[in-house]
Amino acid sequence: MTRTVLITGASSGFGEACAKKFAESGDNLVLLARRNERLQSLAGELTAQCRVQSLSIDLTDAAALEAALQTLPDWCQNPDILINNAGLALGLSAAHEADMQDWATMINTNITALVHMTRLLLPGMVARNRGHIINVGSTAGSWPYPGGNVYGATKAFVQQFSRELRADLLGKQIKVSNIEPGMAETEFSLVRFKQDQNKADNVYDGTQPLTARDIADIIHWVCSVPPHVNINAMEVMPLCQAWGPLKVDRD
Ligand code: NDP
Ligand code: 8X3
Repeated sequence: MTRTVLITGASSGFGEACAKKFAESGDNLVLLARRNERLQSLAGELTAQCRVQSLSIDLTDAAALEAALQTLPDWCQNPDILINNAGLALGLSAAHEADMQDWATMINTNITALVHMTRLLLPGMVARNRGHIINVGSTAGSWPYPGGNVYGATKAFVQQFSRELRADLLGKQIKVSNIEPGMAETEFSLVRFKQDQNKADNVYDGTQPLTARDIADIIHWVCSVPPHVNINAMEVMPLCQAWGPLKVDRD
């Protein structure tokens, strides 16, 4: 059965890879992000495989989001799958030195916009008694690291919000899954380091990180398990990544 999949943050990285993956299985796509040219180009590439609608929008603009969703064609109005993927990290400074505006942008995007999008689409899913919400969390939501501060905390919110949604939706045919990737090479580090390509490249230097396609394949599979199965969470790291010991400050 053809599904309609709404993907936030479809202009690069995981979101773009998910669009390509779901297009391969003939699902219809609604693609959201700010960079319109990227969305148009991706939509042009995928229209031979499926129906595609793109929507250039800043998801942190709540009023604009509500208005824009209403302008979408009828076939886009009832997504079967919502992939809450749009998000970002900004900076890697210690908490006492971090930029407050960066913190606000991460909270507004990774938490507030994700919650808003979910709240907008959930009533329709409940009315149809059908749906799947995929949240893109992070290993940073479980495992702290220096400079992760607010970014990690936003992903901890996404982890708990995903569980809370499951609790509210018990008894309905609506799934919720939190996908928690570790290090993956996308535009993530370029954004975190404010377009400093050298700093971004150093993150992945000498490693074999996850690819966007790895995560898209996993999300597609999570959306393809039998109706009675819900993948609550999936933590995924590249083989070259693991935990370190707890640190101790000594005299
Ligand atoms: P990218 O930077 O490649 O993609 C981020 C996407 O989010 C872009 O399409 C961007 O589109 C969109 N986006 C950001 N802010 C907004 C906004 N205000 N309104 C609309 N769209 C927005 O990074 P990833 O693909 O890696 O990131 C996707 C998700 O995965 C994020 O939630 C990230 O936190 C998470 N993640 C990433 C990991 C990694 O190592 N790469 C690991 C774990 C989780 P545009 O700029 O065009 O608006
Ligand atoms: C992205 C992974 O470790 O850079 O969420 O926070 S990490």
